[in-house]
Amino acid sequence: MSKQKKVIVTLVSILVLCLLGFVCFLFLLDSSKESKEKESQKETTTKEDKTEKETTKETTKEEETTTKSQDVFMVSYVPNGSWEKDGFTCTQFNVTVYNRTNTDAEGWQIILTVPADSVLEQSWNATCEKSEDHLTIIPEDYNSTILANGSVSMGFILDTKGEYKPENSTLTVNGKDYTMNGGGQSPEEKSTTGKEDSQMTSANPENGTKTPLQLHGSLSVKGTNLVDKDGNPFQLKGVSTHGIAWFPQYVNKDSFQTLRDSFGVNTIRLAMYSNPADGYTTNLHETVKTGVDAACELGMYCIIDWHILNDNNPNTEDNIKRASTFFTEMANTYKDKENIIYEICNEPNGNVTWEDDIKPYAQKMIQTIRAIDSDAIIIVGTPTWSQDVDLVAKSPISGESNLMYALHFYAATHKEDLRNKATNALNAGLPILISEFSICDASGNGALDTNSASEWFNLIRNNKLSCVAWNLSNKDESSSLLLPSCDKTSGFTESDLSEAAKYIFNQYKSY
Ligand code: IDC
Repeated sequence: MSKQKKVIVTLVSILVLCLLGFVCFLFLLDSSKESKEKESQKETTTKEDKTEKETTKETTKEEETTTKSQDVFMVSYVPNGSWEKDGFTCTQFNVTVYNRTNTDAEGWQIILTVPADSVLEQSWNATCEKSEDHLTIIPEDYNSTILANGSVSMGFILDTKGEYKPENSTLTVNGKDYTMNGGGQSPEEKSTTGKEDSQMTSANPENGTKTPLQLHGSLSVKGTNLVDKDGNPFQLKGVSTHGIAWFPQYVNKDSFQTLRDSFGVNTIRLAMYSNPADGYTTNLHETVKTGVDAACELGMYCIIDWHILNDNNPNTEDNIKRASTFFTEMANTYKDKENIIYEICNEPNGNVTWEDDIKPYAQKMIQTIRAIDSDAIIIVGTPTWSQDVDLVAKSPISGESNLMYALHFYAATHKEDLRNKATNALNAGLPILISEFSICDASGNGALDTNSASEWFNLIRNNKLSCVAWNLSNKDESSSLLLPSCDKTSGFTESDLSEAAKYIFNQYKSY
């Protein structure tokens, strides 16, 4: 081979080798890239995995917390006023049992430790039995199931020597015992206590977003009961004004709103004394309308009361004329409202009988109102200051619906006898409504009788009766709901209330 050829062969070989090397380099480069990518992919996957795992972990944690906070039953005991009697402190407790699980709890029972020398005065919405140092609380049929995430309530009044706080109790649900301490909260759930307490001490169960009228709508009479739009028994928890000629300053929206939101009142009664000698003039119709309009705006029920009293007999020519004018005007103004109740003669009295006076008057007035407002509830007064409901039960007005008959009591004067009249009337099928009461004597003054009052409230609770407390004023008499020292005309707080008001509003909160 010539020298020249040798050089060419060598050069070509070098070139081929270089090419080979380059290809190898490219290949290596590519595979390292691939492995890097793979690695990084792996890393990402691991990271993702990790995050996923962490998320799962968090979810589990969350579930755990959720389960923990939901797997709980709680009992709260909220004191709702107390008073002194015969060396005892009588305290009313409202008890709520909460089911924080997602399943209904069938059946519950509480055993609460109480002082051995305490006395159980009364209980409602559950059967309560005291034995030595404990109280056993067993629900009624209708509240023995606590719906998932729901609650049930009951109440009792316990008389103790000195102050008492319910602290130790055992709640049995679904056959399992839960020990409650420290005021009845579940030990695991102390953190929610603050929130729950503020919810539970809320004075008016209806002070959420809905008004009494939105919740219960148009009322009617079914059997002896007042029922709401769904046909469920409904109880008016009312406050009556004093005579609006004397105390017009309380006829305002803010004052009614305070009663609704702070004291559980769902009804206002406007007392229009019908006797010109007691200040009646047609000018006062405007004051009545101010009150009705306020009640309408607040979604409260409103009783327009033609307050026969010192004028004894509603069936006189003069009264029939005035009452017809009054109710014609009111019915025309409010015929489209669902919250208006007409009370046509507060308290007939004196030499006035059902058959000859009250019944014929009532028939005329019912006709007058029905011609304009065909279905509103009408309350008919009864003989002897609206007490003789048993007599009326023997001869009620026929052919009319949505009628109720007035029963009035003043607890220190009216006791067993009048309660028996009420029971007899109810047994005879007469729908009765306590459109006026107080817990002092019939003069509207004198000492309060809480023993008699508590019997009356048993009757009210047991028969789902409506009642309206006399009177919204600061007049210096014991039936006034405000203390004489209170000069507010709205925004009343607990410290502005008379003893009668405190007792009555506590009762209202108990059912
Ligand atoms: C009373 C008032 C009192 C007023 C008097 C006027 O409390 O301030 O001076 O009327 O007659 C009723 C009546 C109701 C009475 C009340 C208390 O419906 O008007 O108010 N009472 O006596 N029936 C039984 C008691």
